[in-house]
Amino acid sequence: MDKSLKISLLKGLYKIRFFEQRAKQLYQEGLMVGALHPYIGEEAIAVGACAAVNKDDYIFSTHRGHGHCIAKGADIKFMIAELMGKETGYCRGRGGSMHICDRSFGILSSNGIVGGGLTLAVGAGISSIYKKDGRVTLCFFGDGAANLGVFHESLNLAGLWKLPVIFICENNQIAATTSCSESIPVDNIGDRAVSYNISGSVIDGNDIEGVYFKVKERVEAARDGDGASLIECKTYRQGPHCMVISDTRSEKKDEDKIWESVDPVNRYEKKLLQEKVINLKEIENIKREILNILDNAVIFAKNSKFPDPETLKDYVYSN
Ligand SMILES: Cc1ncc(C[n+]2csc(CCOP(=O)(O)OP(=O)(O)O)c2C)c(N)n1
Repeated sequence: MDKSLKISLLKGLYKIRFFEQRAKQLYQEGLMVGALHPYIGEEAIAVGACAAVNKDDYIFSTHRGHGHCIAKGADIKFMIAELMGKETGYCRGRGGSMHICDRSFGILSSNGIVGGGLTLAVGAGISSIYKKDGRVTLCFFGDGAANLGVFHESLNLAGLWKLPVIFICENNQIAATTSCSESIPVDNIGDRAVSYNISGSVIDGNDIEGVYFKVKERVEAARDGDGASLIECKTYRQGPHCMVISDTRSEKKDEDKIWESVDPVNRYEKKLLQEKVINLKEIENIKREILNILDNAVIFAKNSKFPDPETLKDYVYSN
């Protein structure tokens, strides 16, 4: 992997980490409209996976989707505006944190419905086969979503029709307050791929280069007509499920300690320092630049208007 890609991956990690920290702050200040599900701890999956596709490839994101949008190229200022319910946001303030999308970067939807992106990704895959456009779709979802009927239906069709869709399961060990050990009878969700005759992998989701290379391999295979894949990325949600539901399990503190040592941002920063790809001064400059972009985004969003209540029904589907 060349030096510029490594630095760009590290920048992506910082961007998402700082964005999420700022979003939490805005939520606590009462400036955010709606729910917030932070992605802190899982950043390597979004950044590694999105670096392995083209700008016009599609992604489907989740309720915990800021990281996917940022990694796919969304503009932070329109995202912050959306979080604050402003007219200048990606969904003109009508979608909020869980529904950010923008076709110009291939973000076809984020989805507040758990597993809601799975069937849509199958639809995108069918369209690519039909139009022969050579695009590949990445579909992100959690371990909880992997226990829904829609997971089976989607992977079944994707396997049958050899669709160019990469299903990326972000196994952060827990669905809201239900841990995998209480809800899943197998050790690896990735092993379920065998049921659909598609490629299945189980990887370390906190190893950004590992994510990049695995997704790249499966994306290239999909473009060559090899069909769908399931990649399970093992990771850990460092904070609460969302800003109103905390995780009160007694074992959480011990788990936090174990996963702290493989925090994807610190881990990659350390790796690039050791490899002498970057130095501390350069890291400091990158961080300052990103924090500056965030400061300006917050100013932009604060200065933007809320939608006019008269236009409530514009841009939404209603009867
Ligand atoms: C169909 C549906 N059921 C329940 C919920 C409430 N809910 C929101 S997030 C969540 C947990 C999802 O867990 P997982 O898929 O593992 O994703 P994670 O939150 O861990 O990223 C639940 C149950 C929902 N939004 N949609």
